[in-house]
Amino acid sequence: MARVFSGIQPTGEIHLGNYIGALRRFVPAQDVDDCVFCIVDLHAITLPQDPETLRAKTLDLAAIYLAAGIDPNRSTLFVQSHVHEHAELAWILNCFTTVGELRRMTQIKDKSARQEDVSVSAGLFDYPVLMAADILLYRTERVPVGDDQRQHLELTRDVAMRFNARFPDTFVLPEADIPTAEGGARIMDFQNPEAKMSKSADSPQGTVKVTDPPDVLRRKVKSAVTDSGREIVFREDKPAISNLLTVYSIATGRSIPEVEAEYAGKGYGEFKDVLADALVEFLRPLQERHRELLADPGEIARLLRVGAEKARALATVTLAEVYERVGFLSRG
Ligand code: ATP
Ligand code: LTN
Repeated sequence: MARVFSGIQPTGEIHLGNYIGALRRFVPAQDVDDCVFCIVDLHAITLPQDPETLRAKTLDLAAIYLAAGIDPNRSTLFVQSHVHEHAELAWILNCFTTVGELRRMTQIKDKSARQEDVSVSAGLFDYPVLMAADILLYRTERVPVGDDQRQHLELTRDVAMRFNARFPDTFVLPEADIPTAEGGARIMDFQNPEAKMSKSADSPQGTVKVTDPPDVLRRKVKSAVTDSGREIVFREDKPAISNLLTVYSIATGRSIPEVEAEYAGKGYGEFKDVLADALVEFLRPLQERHRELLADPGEIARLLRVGAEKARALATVTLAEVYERVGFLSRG
């Protein structure tokens, strides 16, 4: 069994990009691998958060994970701040990462471009190092993520290799597990097919939440931007319809060529109708379980406590080894 690790931030609402690019793929991994899934609240505060909202979102994200099919008996599901080893290892790794490397991270540039330079927190800048700590603490072999995380995974490997060059065989080098474009590596905003669907973008109509009720899902599909022309094909010069085709293919489990063949000569309107129906059905089971789970927040909190204990048992071993190698005096 390979160790699998991934994390999602408890900010905003989980959208179709998060579900297709990441969360949905965590579920079958549980059958073959030893999986650790995290709600990364330390990452969430790199941008300002309202404390009560953050607390509520953390519990809600746990319910989404469970509703999507994460089984707490087979996998470890926990909240990042419950396992203090994450912050501790991040500090050590900070001393093995250069400012130059962090400056090259494009996601930071995108996020900080929306703010004045003086108000970008050091935490936002340092975000990828905390992510490296998350992954390396668990001796992770495979990290299922969307395409936007590719650069962060490369940094994680670079930092691990640098540490290992100094202190051999400390960290396992993780592999990014990113789907193909047709497999949903990068789901685009329904209103702006040039931008990835994102929790932090201000595009309420273009961001399809996994908890959107059927009427809202239908409306967002109907109002989705389309390309010029009327062909239903997956092609680089047709980013909008390619995106909708990807979503339809994943929601129905049918291949893109099969769907292209079926809708050849038909119009966008007709395709959007079937896409809306498919999306409602695709999300229905998750939405039903999510509602049931939220009825008992005490049980969710209990599962997270158990998860944190399981995670800590793994994390302490790695951190102790790292502390010993860098030369910290043993506690006793
Ligand atoms: P933000 O856009 O505010 O940074 P986010 O929507 O990327 O947030 P995260 O919690 O950072 O959400 O990401 C959780 C997982 O979802 C990651 O594995 C990420 O790669 C994946 N993901 C996010 N957006 C998309 C997308 N549009 N298409 C495919 N995967 C995505
Ligand atoms: N940076 C990721 C969230 C994240 C993550 C991780 C993903 C934090 N730690 C470890 C995979 C493994 C994001 O913004 N999507």
